[in-house]
Amino acid sequence: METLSGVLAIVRREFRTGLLVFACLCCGLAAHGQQPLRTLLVGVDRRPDVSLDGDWHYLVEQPPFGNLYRSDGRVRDDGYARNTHPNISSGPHNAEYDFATAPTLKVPGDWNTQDPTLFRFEGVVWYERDFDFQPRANTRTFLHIGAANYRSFVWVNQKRICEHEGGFTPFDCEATSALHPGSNFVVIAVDSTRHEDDIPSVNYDWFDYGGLTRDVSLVTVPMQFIDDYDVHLKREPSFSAVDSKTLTGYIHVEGSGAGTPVTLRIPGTGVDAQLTTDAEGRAEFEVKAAKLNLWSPESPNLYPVEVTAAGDRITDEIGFRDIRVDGTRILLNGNPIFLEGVNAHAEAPYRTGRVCTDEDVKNIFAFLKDLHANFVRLAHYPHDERMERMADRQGIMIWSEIPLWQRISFDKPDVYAKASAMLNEMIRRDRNKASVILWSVSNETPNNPVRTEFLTRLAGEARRLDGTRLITSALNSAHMKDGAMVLDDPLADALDVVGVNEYVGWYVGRPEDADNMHWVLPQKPVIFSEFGAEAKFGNHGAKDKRWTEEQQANVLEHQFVMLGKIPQLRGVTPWVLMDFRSPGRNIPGLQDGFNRKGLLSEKGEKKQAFRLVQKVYAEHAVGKAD
Ligand code: GCB
Repeated sequence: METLSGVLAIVRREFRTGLLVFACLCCGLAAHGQQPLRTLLVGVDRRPDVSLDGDWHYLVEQPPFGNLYRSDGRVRDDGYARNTHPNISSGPHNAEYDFATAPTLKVPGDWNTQDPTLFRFEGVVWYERDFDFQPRANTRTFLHIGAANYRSFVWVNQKRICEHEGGFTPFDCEATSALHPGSNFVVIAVDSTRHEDDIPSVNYDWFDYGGLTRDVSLVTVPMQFIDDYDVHLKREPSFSAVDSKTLTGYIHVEGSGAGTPVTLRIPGTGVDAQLTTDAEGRAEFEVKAAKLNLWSPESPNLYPVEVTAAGDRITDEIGFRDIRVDGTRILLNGNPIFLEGVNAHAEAPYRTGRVCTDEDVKNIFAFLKDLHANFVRLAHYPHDERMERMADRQGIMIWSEIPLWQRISFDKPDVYAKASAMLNEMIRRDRNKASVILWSVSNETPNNPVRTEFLTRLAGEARRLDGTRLITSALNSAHMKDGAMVLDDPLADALDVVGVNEYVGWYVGRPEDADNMHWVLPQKPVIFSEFGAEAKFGNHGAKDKRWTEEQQANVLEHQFVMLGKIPQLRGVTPWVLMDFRSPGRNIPGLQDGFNRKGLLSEKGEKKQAFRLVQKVYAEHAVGKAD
């Protein structure tokens, strides 16, 4: 019952422009059993919904997960999905499970930090929840899942309504025909098992938090409804502040053909436009605002954007700004900018676990503001949508990335299809967020022709999906040549902004080696997207003693000397804001299961490195916008 409008709309558009790439991708998706992009209700957090957050009963399955997969790998509908109850005191033997008497987990939330027996568990957890529902005539109801890591299978009242692959992007399952008046139930099996051909693949340096890690809700909409929209400042060949008043984009009405009236109102700008959908349910527009205050970190102006169509209505909060590259400069609203930032994993401050609450996001932004950061690289996957909302309001610019980390199966078409689906889902969710300035297609991939072709194609797809932002990737392929560090990775040709990761002073050489290190880099804006060292908070000693706060600060100090000499440097994001769990980090007493390159401990304690970076940013001591 999934609606394929999103994917079909894109395919039609691509056909119109003669680009068949995405259509081929869809064939690939079907042929390999990979689920194509679902109707993703854009701006779902701006709609009234029935929240299904809260306590869900759960059952744990161990390999071979016989209630979920048949021996041939197909999904079973006759296992735990049925949610039957055992005959305990009488009747024939029927079932050996019972959600009704099972313990509960909080949703949203990973299972690892809620049940100590599940701390290291990677496998299948079954979730169940009862809910009351009264269907309304002439409406459709979707089960919206903000993210579930990694594979999900969803049944409502025993009817399988969808599957999804990918741990960090939202999906919507149409539940309309499965729902009935009164008491209903939903069962979701989430499988966090790692596989070679997943994205990420089997190895990665963060914790595999499993489960329904983001909000779950039921969203009821009219038969025809606004599923997608894109409202942005028109990108002219060159930016002019006085002329920057034209807004353009589209509104898509799912279930509609040609001729559906759509209104677009943006109070405070004078925009009040009457539009009409085309045969594909799409109303493209170009409107002139009488007045428009652009979004920037100094003035994060957001406007209420009201869209109405076919009895459906949504009001989003959107900022308008122009981001572009000019030679080796990055221009925001025509002004050169320098990105003073930091990397952040979605590790919840103080409590650990995956970020999923308003409180978590508030805590992270308090750290960013304290650091005087104007930028954050959300590593290494799309984070909770609350992060972008907060960044929009607080004026922090964002690098957003799909979880394509180091080695994945670049040679397989179905893996390309997965990467493409994740990219589509990420862009669709956040294209109306002014804070997002960079889409990253990957992190630290091996420099070889197969990967370069894969990622060049993906970068092209990102650019076609969203021509208003900059495309990047974090590269770690620089090498020593004739006494200089040379980055001659051909993937840089496909990027607008080049990310460089390096760990001089920690994995490579001594901290002071950085001082005279000369870099030969592409003539594009460059962000040093990772550098740093590990230190355990409270561990003090000489600055050349590993694992001390002094040594970590010393590494960064020498890094800043080196970075200050790179002419095309337009941003820095030390690795990483906070210590984060990673199962491969096992030095007792120092790491204890955490990557300790945080400027802060996982409890929010400031290491010396935090104060150093804070000072550098407060004084704008490193890097130039021009
Ligand atoms: C990297 C990776 C990042 C790791 C980091 C480290 O290069 O991009 O995911 O966590 O190094 O600490 O080794």
